[in-house]
Amino acid sequence: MSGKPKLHYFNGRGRMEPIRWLLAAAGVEVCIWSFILRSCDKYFEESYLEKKEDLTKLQKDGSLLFQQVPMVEIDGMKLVQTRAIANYIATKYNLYGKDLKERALIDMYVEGLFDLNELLMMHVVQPADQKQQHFANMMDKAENRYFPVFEKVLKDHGKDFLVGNQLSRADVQLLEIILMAEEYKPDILAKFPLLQSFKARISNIPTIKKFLQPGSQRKPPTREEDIAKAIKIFRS
Ligand code: P9H
Repeated sequence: MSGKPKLHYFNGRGRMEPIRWLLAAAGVEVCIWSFILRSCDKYFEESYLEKKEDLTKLQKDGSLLFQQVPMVEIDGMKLVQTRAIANYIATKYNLYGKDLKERALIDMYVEGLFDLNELLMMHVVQPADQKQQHFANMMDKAENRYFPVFEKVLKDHGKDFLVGNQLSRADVQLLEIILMAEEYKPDILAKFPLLQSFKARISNIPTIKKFLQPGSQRKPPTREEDIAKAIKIFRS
C-alpha cells in the first residue's frame, strides 16, 4: 500500500475527474524510494474498471456502499459519492476556506460548477437529434448564468482567488470547468477578461501546471467510444 489514495473508476473523466484535479492541486506527492531512483510522478494510484465483472467484483466484496463508483481508498477508508470524496480531500488538504462563511461561499460556487459540469459531461451521451439543442443550452448557461457570477466575484474583491485570498477547491474546479467549456467553444471567455487572467494564474500554480502537462494523470475529453465502453460496464 503506497500511502497514495487509490481511485476506482473507468479510464475516463466522468464523475472521478474533479477528484483527480483536487488531489493534483493538493500536490500530494508521495515519493517512492526504489533502490535506483526517487520517483515523484503520480499523485494517486488508479484501478480502472475495464469490464462489468470488475464492477461486480467490487459490489460483491462490499467495497461500494451504494454499489456505485467513484470509490477512493484513502486513509484506510473506501469513500464513495463524488461530493463526499471531494469534501474529505478538500478539508484534508486545506482547500476549503478558513471559516464557516468561507466554506459556505465555496460550497455555493462548487455546487454551481457541479451543475454546469453535469451539462458539459452529458453532452457526449445526447442522442444525435438533441445534440445541437443541448449544445446551445449548455453554452448559454455557461456564458449567461455561471461565468458572469465568477467574473463578478473576481471584479468585486479584486483578489487572485475566489474565496479568502488563498487557493481553494472552488478555484480548482472553476479552472477545470473553464478548460472543459473551451474544449467545446475555444473563445468562450471572450467576454470575461478577469476569468482569462484567472485561468492563466491558476494554471501556473506548480502542482496544477504539472497536472496540465502532457502525460499527467488528467484524462482526455470523453469520446463516443469511451461512452460505449462505459455503458457495457455500468448498464445492468
Ligand atoms: N451520486 C459516467 C459519466 C457521467 C455520468 C455518470 C455510476 C453517482 C456519485 C452503476 N456511478 C454511467 O452510468 C456511468 C454513479 C455515481 C453518485 C455507477 C450502478 C456513470 C456516469 C458510474 N453505476 O456522485 O458518486 O452514477 O457506478 O449500478 O448504479 S458513473
